[in-house]
Amino acid sequence: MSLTDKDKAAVKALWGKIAKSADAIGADALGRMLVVYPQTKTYFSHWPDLKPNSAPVKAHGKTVMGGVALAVSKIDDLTGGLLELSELHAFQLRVDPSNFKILSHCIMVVIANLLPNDFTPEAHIALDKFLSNLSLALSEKYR
Ligand code: HNI
Repeated sequence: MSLTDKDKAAVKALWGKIAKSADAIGADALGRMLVVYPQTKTYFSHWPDLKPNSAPVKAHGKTVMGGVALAVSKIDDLTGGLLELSELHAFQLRVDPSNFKILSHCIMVVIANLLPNDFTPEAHIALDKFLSNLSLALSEKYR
């Protein structure tokens, strides 16, 4: 489902509130993904420590949210804006695209937890659609 102008505005408004906490959100979301969906650990077996709050989890949480920030800035053309990242995940990292949905879910849980008052049903819909479209854009190069 494509993002309406209203969705885009809601995502940008929410991002304005969470951008300063992006590193912590990414670390928490990634740490949860690895605990709650342990099958995702296979992609990170080269890290010395996969536990929540470990140095690599924190560092990569920051990296992932850098990708989300890029997506917010390319919200009008997610497919084009994320083409390089899609190529990387498809051909080099060989991440099964079903995992994008899993991480998206974890990011939403963390944001809802952090900002319960801002996570209105409207913000929830917009963020859900945005992350679905982001995941679809990351999956583009798998075809
Ligand atoms: Ni992902 C590297 C963004 C989902 C596994 N990932 C990156 C990088 C960015 C990024 C940015 C660094 C690129 C570079 O080095 O140029 N990843 C994102 C985003 C999402 C996502 C925005 C979805 C919201 N990645 C996932 C998922 C998995 C995943 C769901 C696996 C479960 N990503 C990786 C791995 C790397 C990676 C593995 C390389 C990490 C490393 O340091 O080895």
